[in-house]
Amino acid sequence: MTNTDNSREWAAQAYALLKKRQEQQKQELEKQEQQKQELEKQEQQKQELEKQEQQKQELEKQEQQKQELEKQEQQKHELEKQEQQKQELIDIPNKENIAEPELGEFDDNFTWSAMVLAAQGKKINQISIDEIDWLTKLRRGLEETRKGFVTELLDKLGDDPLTPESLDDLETLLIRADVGIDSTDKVISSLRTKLNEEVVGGEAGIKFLKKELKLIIDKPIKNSGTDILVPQKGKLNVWLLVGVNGVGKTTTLGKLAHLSSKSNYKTLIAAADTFRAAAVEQLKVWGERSNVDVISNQSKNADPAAVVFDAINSAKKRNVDLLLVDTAGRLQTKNNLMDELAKIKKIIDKKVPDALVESLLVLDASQGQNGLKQAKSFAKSADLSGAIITKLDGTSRGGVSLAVSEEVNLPIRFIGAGEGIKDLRPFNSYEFVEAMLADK
Ligand SMILES: Nc1nc2c(ncn2[C@@H]2O[C@H](COP(=O)(O)OP(=O)(O)OP(=O)(O)O)[C@@H](O)[C@H]2O)c(=O)[nH]1
Ligand SMILES: [Mg+2]
Repeated sequence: MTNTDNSREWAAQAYALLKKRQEQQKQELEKQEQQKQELEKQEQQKQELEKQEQQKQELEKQEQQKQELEKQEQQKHELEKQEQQKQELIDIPNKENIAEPELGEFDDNFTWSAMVLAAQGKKINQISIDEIDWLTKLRRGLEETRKGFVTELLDKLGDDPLTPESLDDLETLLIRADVGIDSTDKVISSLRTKLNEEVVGGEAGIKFLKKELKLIIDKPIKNSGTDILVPQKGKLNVWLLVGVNGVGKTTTLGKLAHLSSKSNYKTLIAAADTFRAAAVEQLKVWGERSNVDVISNQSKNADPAAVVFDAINSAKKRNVDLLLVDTAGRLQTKNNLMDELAKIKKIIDKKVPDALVESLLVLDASQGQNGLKQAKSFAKSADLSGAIITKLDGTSRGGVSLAVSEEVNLPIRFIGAGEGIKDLRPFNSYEFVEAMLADK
């Protein structure tokens, strides 16, 4: 019994042991299974992380490529800009000859120029090649204006005395040369009065016509009290060049800088056209040619009045006689051009109340009546003191100078007849009328 009991107990113990072992094994297996799952999970997470890492790298690569592309795009823009600036600089005529020009042939041009000088009281030993050269240019420049005007006029007048009919023809010709209705009326009615009093021959008619035209041009000059505009010593003279885009402000300023420094005035340029990126470079080229410093502010959208502010400070420090200010023909914003000019003037008035300020309207003669319209609207609001007529070379509308004098009442101060540094001179009404009506 005992044995049996023993064996039962033993068996029970064994069972319990086996069960426990089985239980343990099961647990062990479950544990392993869990661990396996854990591992698998970790493996998955690892893969997930690797994938994310890869994606991140991919994104970074794309970002880099994007930046690279943007950089390339920027470089392209930069190159295009440089190319444009280069082009604009090339557009400035480079074939300058600042030295004294060569004496040309003893031809009709020379004779005519010398006679024009002599008629103004010049002595033989006072005449320079420069003056002959300029008058030749002026006469040549006004050739187109003369054609279909003087040539036709001379044909019509011939050597016969003037008649009321020939006056009608003259009226048409003057209007066609852009002389303007007011000036034409004035000239024709004086001629008519003269004709009522006496017989006027062809040649005398031309002489009278020249005199009348000169009177019209001279009137605003006389009214201004200054025959020839020159900087006054001992004061700061500030000349603002204003006008719509493309008329020749910057080129004219370059030529003025040359004239001024050559005449021993201490000169400085203010680059207050902050609209065109290349405007400053264009001015610097002119500055180098005439040996005149240029004050500028290269930052984008710089304030023109601030540039003038800086330039005045420099001008005071350096004892400058003439400060030439280039202004924009257009603005970035819808701001009124006139408001901008008024702001510039205010700065000048505030900083140098005793400065002699000239606001010179630059007009492109080739624009004829259109240019005259611009002149009128500028004159209304910009407080102008004079005009500079450019591009008289190769236009048939040189007569517009008369309309500027008569209708806008502005003294013409300088005229430009070419793109070169020497192709600008103080205005001389006698020479101008002689060149316009030269009979060949
Ligand atoms: N033939 C001829 N061309 C001229 C004369 N003056 C200026 N030009 C030309 O006219 C063009 C415009 O001249 P700019 O001086 O740049 O004109 P701007 O008024 O400063 O123009 P913006 O600054 O754009 O308003 C240039 O190609 C000049 O060379 C002239 O007297 N005769
Ligand atoms: Mg300009």
